[in-house]
Amino acid sequence: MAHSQTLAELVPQFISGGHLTSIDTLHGGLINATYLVHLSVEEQQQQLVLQRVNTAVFTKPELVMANIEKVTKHLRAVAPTARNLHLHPTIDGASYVLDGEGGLWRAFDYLADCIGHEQVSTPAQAYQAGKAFGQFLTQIADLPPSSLAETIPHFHHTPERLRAFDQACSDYPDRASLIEAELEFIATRRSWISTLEDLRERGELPTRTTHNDTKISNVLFDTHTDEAVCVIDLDTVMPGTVLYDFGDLVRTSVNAAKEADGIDAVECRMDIFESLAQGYLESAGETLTEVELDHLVFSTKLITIELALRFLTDHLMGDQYFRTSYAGQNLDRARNQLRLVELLESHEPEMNEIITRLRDLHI
Ligand code: GN1
Ligand code: MG
Repeated sequence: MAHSQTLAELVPQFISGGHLTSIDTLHGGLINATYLVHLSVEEQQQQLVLQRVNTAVFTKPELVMANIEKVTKHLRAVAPTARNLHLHPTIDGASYVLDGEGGLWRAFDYLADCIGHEQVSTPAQAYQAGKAFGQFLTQIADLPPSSLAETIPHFHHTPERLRAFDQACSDYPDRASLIEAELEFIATRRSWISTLEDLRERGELPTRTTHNDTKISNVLFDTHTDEAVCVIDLDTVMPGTVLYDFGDLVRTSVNAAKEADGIDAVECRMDIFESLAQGYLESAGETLTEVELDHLVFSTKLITIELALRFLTDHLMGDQYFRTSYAGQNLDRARNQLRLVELLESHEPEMNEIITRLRDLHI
């Protein structure tokens, strides 16, 4: 295993007298490396989640850690009894350890009896996920966005993502000539790419403390009840708009296919959308402004095309950013997302009806 030696050396730095006994690799997303470490301390078994932060992506990881410390402390104060993500400090009281190769490691307490889902399988799960992210928004609402660092500038800024894509097309014309259909698809949608950023610039869309990576796998569910326990992956919590958060949750939940599956498997499931929106609006509806509510449906296709642009850009640039397991995987991911954009567009009237109905009920 890639980091087994390092993990063995790290364990006693986080748990006094701890000895590594075994390691499980956790499905930890496309950026960081995440391990569930089993260890023994004076014959007692313990578990700890150890994570190596990708410092090529998070170039100022100490700011990421400062943000996470603030957010977890805030959540502990707001909901003291909740099972939430807790940073596990080192025995010296630090929140991370540097490994000498530029790697930054941190530990989280292991949350027992929890499971993450890469995909939603039932409307009940979707409701739970919507509720969890809605609650997160309201719990974090009084932590001022200005108190958090913007750890990846322009992280969700779709016009910037389009600009980076255009740049990659001109830098790698040979590769770009192989994605003509995708280029055409994007060309016909340029007119609405800057909608949210225009609203932000005009001061019509509030800047809030937001999660910014609300994919469904960032909700932990109770293994016995299948109720949402908490939201994880706080790396990108920073100032942002709630619309990317709602949109990203929809993007990753309604799709019947996984992110890199072939386009025939892509489906836009309306029963999942309805339950998810219900859970979200029940817990966060009253917090949202009219402009935010009016753009919930729009945000779903915007964040989906943003992801397509990011995957395509990385494909053109030779897969430098997102972890891939085969050549062309980022192109597969992008095609999957573009197909989803198409389906979201065709379901727009139905999604608008659902949101109108839910607004009447919950706001
Ligand atoms: C990355 O690594 P992970 O899965 O938490 C990415 C998100 C994307 C996601 C797509 C810092 O998240 O923005 O939506 O992949 N995170 C970063 O699966 O770029
Ligand atoms: Mg993430």
